[in-house]
Amino acid sequence: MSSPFIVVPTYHELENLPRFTEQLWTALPQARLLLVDDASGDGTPDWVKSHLLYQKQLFLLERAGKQGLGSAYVAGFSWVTAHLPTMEPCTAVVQMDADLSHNPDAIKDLLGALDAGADLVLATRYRGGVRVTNWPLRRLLLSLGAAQYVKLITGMPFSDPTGGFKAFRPEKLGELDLEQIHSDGYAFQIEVTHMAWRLGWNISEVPITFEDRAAGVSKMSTRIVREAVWRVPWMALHRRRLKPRTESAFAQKRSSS
Ligand SMILES: Nc1nc2c(ncn2[C@@H]2O[C@H](COP(=O)(O)OP(=O)(O)O)[C@@H](O)[C@H]2O)c(=O)[nH]1
Ligand SMILES: [Mg+2]
Repeated sequence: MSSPFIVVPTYHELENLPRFTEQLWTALPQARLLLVDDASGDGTPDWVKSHLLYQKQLFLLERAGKQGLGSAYVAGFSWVTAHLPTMEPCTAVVQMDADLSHNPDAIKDLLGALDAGADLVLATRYRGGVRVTNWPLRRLLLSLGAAQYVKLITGMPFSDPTGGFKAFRPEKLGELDLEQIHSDGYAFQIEVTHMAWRLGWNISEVPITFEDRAAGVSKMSTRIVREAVWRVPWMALHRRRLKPRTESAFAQKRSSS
């Protein structure tokens, strides 16, 4: 049966993983989950490998040490595009955080927007009001300010361009030249959406409520904010015209079968 593939970067998220996986599979029993873990010293790899669904619906990509959220997603998406041609078909590739800030129940809304024709669906905290609970005011203001900054500099019409909860049409994912993206955090989220927008993808937004993590700590840093500040004008200048990368693995498979 066809099911979404969820890609989640993890760094010291063991406190959240049992609840996250339970909520995910309650909402979507068929979903497959890839965790991209950067050698979390909290026992994450052992927990994953002893899970009943390990290598059935739960997969683990282990990396040698903390290399950043952006490169974790690039590695995770590459893993999915490489493995999917030999696996059950997949309706969507979804990215989200492990800390339950992104509610697994909302995945269905993102999948609905893909069904309606979108190539990329962005979960938004800010369209039609602000839906963020328990975030410190300065973090909320930073995020809202970043959204305005991105809109002004790039012209992208999206209300929440730094958000990390998205769904991709799987056969489109291979069009993104992800090896060209070396940014992290906010900048990574903006760059992927900007690339898709410049490629002319059909992009839609779905409202969500974002809740600050209840356990574990944020890996957000001032370096991530500084990087986004210069990276946004850089991408606006350097990525005015883009062509899709060579055909995706999915498209190749379809044309050869
Ligand atoms: N593999 C990997 N995951 C990371 C890294 N940094 C953050 N993450 C994960 O990315 C997600 C979002 O990070 P988080 O710290 O919650 O960022 P925030 O929501 O912006 O405060 C969480 O699932 C983290 O565990 C990293 O360097 N490597
Ligand atoms: Mg978080």
